[in-house]
Amino acid sequence: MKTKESYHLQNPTWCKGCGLFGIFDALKRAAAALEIEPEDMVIVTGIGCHGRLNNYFNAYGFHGLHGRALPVATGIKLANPRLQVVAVSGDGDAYSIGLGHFVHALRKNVGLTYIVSDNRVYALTQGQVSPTTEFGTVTLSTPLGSKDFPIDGPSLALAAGGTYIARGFSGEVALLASLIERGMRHDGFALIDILSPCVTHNKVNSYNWYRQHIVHVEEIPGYSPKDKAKAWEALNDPEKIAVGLIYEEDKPSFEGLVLPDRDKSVAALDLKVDIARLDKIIDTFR
Ligand SMILES: Cc1ncc(C[n+]2csc(CCOP(=O)(O)OP(=O)(O)O)c2C)c(N)n1
Ligand code: SF4
Repeated sequence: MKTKESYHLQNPTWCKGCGLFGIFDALKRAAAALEIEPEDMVIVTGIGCHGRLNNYFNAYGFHGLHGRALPVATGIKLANPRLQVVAVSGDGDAYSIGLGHFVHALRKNVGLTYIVSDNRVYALTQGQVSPTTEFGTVTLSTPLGSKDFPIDGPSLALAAGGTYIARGFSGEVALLASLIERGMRHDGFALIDILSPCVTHNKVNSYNWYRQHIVHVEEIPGYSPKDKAKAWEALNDPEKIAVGLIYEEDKPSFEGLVLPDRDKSVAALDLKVDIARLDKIIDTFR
């Protein structure tokens, strides 16, 4: 039987109190609940404080380039669809430099679990403004207050055709673990955006601040994660940040559509190159 300790490889070196500890714990709990063998799981990370997570987790890991976790994870999933592929990004990694990959992975419905540690700041580089930083916030790069209006990952995901959209909070690990576990079971792309305090560089969005600002969607009368209009309404509440399983729908996954056999790798595809045909095409340019 697996426990969360089965996936604990090293003690993290994040700052004391960092929200990433809650994410690490929740991911270990989700993997244990699903009894995943460490060799059947891959964690792909971007660059940022979140990017160290794969070093601490007992599974395969790939520490990629900034904003490029999703294309790497997509390649791994297609090469071996039997693997449980989890990509981990920060809000900068996912919603700034990686935004194009985010939207296209969503619309393709690639079978990945995407964990976004949203601390509303570029943390590793010492606290610059990020795409989710609130308007007016003073950061290292916005000494006069940010003049940019923030974007919201789950709202973007809903607009881009996301089939599993959840938001968790690092301060509520049990709920977060269940959202990640359900996302890992989902056949298709699963976004778990996580409100995750950076206790060092973001003194505004603290654990207490989030506790005062979140609403759990299951407490909204008549809420259904199958109802897109209700999801949109919850995400656009100007007073409260919706947390929980926001939206879920069934749609064929990308690998289910392109691979002839999901129990085999992409090598099962007949991808032989027809050299004569290639030569003919090249000849037209000579
Ligand atoms: C192509 C590229 N541009 C910029 C950087 C510098 N850089 C490293 S991490 C980072 C932002 C980190 O913020 P986020 O993705 O939110 O992760 P966090 O540190 O908050 O977990 C930046 C801009 C880089 N490594 N590569
Ligand atoms: S700088 Fe912020 S995000 Fe990075 S480890 Fe410290 S508290 Fe966590």
